[in-house]
Amino acid sequence: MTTHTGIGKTGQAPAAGAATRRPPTGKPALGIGLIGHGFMGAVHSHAWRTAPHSFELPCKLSMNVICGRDEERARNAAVKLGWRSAASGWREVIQRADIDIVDICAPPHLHGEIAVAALAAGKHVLCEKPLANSVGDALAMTEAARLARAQGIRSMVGYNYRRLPALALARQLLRDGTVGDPRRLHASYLQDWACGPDVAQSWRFDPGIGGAGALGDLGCHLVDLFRYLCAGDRIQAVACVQTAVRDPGQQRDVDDAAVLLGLSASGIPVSFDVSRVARGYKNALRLELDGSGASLRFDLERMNELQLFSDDVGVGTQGFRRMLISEPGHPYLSGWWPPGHLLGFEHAFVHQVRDFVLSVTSAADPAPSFEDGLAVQLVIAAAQASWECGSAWTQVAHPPVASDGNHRQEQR
Ligand code: SOE
Repeated sequence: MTTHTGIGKTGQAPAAGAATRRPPTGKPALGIGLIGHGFMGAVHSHAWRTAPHSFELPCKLSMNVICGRDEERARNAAVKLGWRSAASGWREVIQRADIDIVDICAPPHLHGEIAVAALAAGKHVLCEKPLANSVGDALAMTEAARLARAQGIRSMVGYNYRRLPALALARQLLRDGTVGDPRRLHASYLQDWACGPDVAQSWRFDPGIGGAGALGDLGCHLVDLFRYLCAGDRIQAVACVQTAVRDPGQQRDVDDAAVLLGLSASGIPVSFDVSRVARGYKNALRLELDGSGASLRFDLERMNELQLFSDDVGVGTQGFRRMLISEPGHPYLSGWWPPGHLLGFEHAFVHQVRDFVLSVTSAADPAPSFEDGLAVQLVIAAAQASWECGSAWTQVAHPPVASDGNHRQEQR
């Protein structure tokens, strides 16, 4: 494995891979390989295409290969999504000399094997959420990331909602004391795409591929956002109830809806509810966080807004204030349009690429790390265990500590 030193830090390209290939003029280039060309593959492709045009990056991004099992479909995806070539085997991609970053958008049961192999091959890895379907896989990935980090190889999980300007601002307001000490967090993530009978063939209903249903797929975002907003705190115990569609002919093996109650180490009650059979809710991630100084509200279907209640005015005029998060000084907005010209779902992924590339090129550890991804997985596993034991109150396991202490990184 070759040591990557980071372009930004040294002013030189990293020692291995495409970043050493300096085009005749201009910046060095990082070679990208994307595994998977479904919904997430398309969104990530957009992000790789767009990030260098919206943000100042110290390198070019060369979209060298996209990979899918079916050769013809992969070729079509390459043309449509802007990739230079197509491959039908991920092993081929991670061995290619012109690839520096492997971006994993395959279904979650494949994340572990691909990520561990790519890191061992000296590639930086961006892995879609959830990190894995099992704690075992997440542990193996975290260990691989720890070993790779010592060689300058970076890894990150794609919890995209952290990169929404409104939620990045919410975190700033928690950090700068505006919100005060968090006292309650309630979040829901509701969708309705699984109401129809014709969806049951999807891999998302196979626990061996998609993992823990709505809880694993949507609940993981909420756990990650708790960890992001209330940095330094952890959910230490949970209780969970779940349900799955049981209509004749389409009994499902994974949960379609779940409610999770939790208690954080600092004593904050959290409640999450998730569903993909909530008629009328298309992509409704909503969050309420009350603190000792102020309260925040967020709704993904109005993602350019953040609501803030604080009692800095007289009672007669108090109320939640709707803030439009579109000023150049708001997080990530410097890359975009004049105030009021709004962003959409795909922009968080552009920000994710920006942040990951800046980490890789400045030899800094990106967040959320695989350790962060493992921490989310441990909460989901405890919730599953709770449901299997009659919704019993269940402790969330601590991630193991590596001898160098790196498994328990401070979350950022
Ligand atoms: C599922 O419906 C899904 O695509 C999730 O897998 C994503 O994480 C979420 O962002 C949108 O919805």
